[in-house]
Amino acid sequence: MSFLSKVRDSNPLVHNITNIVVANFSANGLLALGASPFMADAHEEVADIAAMSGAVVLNIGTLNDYAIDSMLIAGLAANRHHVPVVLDPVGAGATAYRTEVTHRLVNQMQITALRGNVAEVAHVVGESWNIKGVDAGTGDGDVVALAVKAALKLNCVVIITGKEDVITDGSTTYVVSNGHPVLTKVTGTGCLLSAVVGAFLAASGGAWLEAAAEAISFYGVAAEIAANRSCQQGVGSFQIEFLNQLALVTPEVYAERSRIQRLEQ
Ligand code: ATP
Ligand code: TZP
Ligand code: MG
Ligand code: MG
Repeated sequence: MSFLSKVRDSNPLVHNITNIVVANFSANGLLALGASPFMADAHEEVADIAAMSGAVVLNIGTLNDYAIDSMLIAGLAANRHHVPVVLDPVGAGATAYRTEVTHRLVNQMQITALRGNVAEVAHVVGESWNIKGVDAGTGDGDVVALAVKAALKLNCVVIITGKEDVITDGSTTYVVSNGHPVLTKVTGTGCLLSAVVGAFLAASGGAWLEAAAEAISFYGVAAEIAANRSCQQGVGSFQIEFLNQLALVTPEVYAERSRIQRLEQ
């Protein structure tokens, strides 16, 4: 059975501590996919919610000290209860505060999957890369080498997204070439993707790398179909059609269109 079917069958609870820009989009995207979103950051309850969830997704997009403490409490509770943790280090490298916070998060808890653009991932592991705000800057380094280095350093799955996506645990690496450039014209498509990775990890039975690769490819397939169906209308219509396709893409359609390549070591 595909991980996509497992997500839809198991309707996993996904605990999100996320930014104010994308909370609604992320919750609707998870619902469309077949997962059950729970957005909560109160210190009094995040440990309880993390413990009962299938995955915890931490996103520093509009960070502040209160939310960082929420993430630390939730992440440590998730670690104690063997619940996978996804970190989206939005804007790491753009300010010293963001970079320092990501270092604190990865040092104080075990992350299961790190998902970001190339510049963000580079800064989480102390490498330099050009970054502009929350969007990836330019740069021409070796993205696969960076992903592998980050995965080995953090002992987790690393997902670097862009035109092509790299997914690695440090020993096995996949490159996914699904997706559509219009995804870069809708804010929060990276953040929702991190939440979708959380849903797939929750349904993976511990096959983190394979579930993450399928999540990334599935998301790209949904975007391709949505872009095709809304190309006469524009990005507003794409956003809605994308939510539709997160619900409508079947495992069969996904299997036909999926483009995942396993790299030789
Ligand atoms: P950024 O802030 O740099 O836009 P992000 O966190 O929004 O980063 P992206 O790297 O844009 O995340 O990834 C979100 C989704 O968009 C992924 O599915 C990725 O494959 C897809 N994507 C990004 N750029 C392109 C592109 N040029 N062509 C096709 N798909 C893309
Ligand atoms: N500002 C702070 S968080 C955020 C913006 C615009 C959303 C970023 O979303 P994404 O998914 O990284 O494009
Ligand atoms: Mg983006
Ligand atoms: Mg992002």
